[in-house]
Amino acid sequence: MRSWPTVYIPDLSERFRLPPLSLFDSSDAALKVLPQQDTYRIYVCGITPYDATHLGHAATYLTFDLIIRYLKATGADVKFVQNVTDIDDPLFERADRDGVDWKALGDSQIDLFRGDMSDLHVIPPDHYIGVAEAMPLVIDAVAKLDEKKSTYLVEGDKYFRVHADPHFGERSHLNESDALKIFAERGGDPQRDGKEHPLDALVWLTSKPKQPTWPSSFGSGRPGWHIECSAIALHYLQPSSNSEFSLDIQGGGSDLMFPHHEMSAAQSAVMTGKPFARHYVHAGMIGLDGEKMSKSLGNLVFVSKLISQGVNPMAIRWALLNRRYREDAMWSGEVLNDSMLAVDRLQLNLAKMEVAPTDVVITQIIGALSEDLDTERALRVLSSWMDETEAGASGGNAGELSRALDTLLGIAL
Ligand code: 5CA
Ligand code: ZN
Repeated sequence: MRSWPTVYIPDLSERFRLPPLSLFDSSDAALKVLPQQDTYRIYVCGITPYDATHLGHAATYLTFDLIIRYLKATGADVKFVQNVTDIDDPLFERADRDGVDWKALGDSQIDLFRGDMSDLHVIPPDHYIGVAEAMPLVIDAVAKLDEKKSTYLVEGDKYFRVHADPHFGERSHLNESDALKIFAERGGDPQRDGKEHPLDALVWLTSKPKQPTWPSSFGSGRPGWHIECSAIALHYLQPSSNSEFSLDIQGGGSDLMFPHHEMSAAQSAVMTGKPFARHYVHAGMIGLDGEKMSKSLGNLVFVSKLISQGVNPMAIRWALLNRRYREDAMWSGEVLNDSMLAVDRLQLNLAKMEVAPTDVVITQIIGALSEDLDTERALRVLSSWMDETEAGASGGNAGELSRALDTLLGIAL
């Protein structure tokens, strides 16, 4: 599937050294330093294309954009893959409800998403892959699970035995009753008769009336949700045989920690015999008026709508950066207004001939990012620089700061 246009990233002056990046790993529940490598392989779960792009999506993709920017600035090569869940129940249900073709609905939302990501200067994935186009890979992955004897049938639907992975559950740290509850809330079917274990996950659904189906050696049907991410990540990130993990980073919002990332990691581990990701990184949820912003609640604020109302996309970026990425946060008109003012102020200060010293600002921003992406601190450093500049301090290089903000924070004014 077409990605969105490449984003220009200015080089950072060699005078600035980047310390290794430490990131919180939800699987180990600890802050961990990413080992220094020439290449990093990153998989970030993409949208299910209806009701895109709300600010929660934007916040999550921005988090991974910062990681990619940082790693690239260290001189490393980053291989970045993202999927599109263009075949799934919620999409069919929405298309049905609105009397539109599910494919047309998906295509229009993916287009909107690409435009929003471009406007927000989010670096595009090297491979942007829809499930429909990846069907042969997904079918191969299911066949591999069959070969490993980790599947069984219930009325023609194929399930993955989660305990085929001896480490199942270790990444999400849930007790069984919480796991069951969350599984049911997020598309799972713990109650279904005939399942060997209530948490076993659907990998292939047999053909149903009025739903698209694909032929396969194990019967016509369509894939379950989690298998698409195992299949696409393993194929497009092609781990070398001597790498300890299939990927460096598996990412998404914290709502994907369980069951989605647990399931896709367990399936991958059974297929490859090695752990899926070295690092599991999860962004906090963005809410509105005290509730998580979600399609099902319908309390969404759309990026495209704000931009069409004349909001500078960089003000949206600022607003989403002005928080700790792992924490849940609330969006409000006030957050947006403050960010619009901050970005206007930044623009004015960066245009000045005389500005406060900038080397120290860039160094401190790098330091803040290196510590689990402390963007809130980075923006505080920037605000202090604006205070000093407005108070008449001099000796800085506005052009260099401007480029560094673009390189590291994706703020391009
Ligand atoms: N297609 C699947 C992943 S394979 C999916 O979760 N799609 S989604 O459209 O529901 O979400 C896309 C991404 O945005 C996911 O990483 C999800 O965790 C994240 N996300 C969804 N809602 C929010 C929110 N309110 N705040 C932050 N991130 C969110
Ligand atoms: Zn996914």
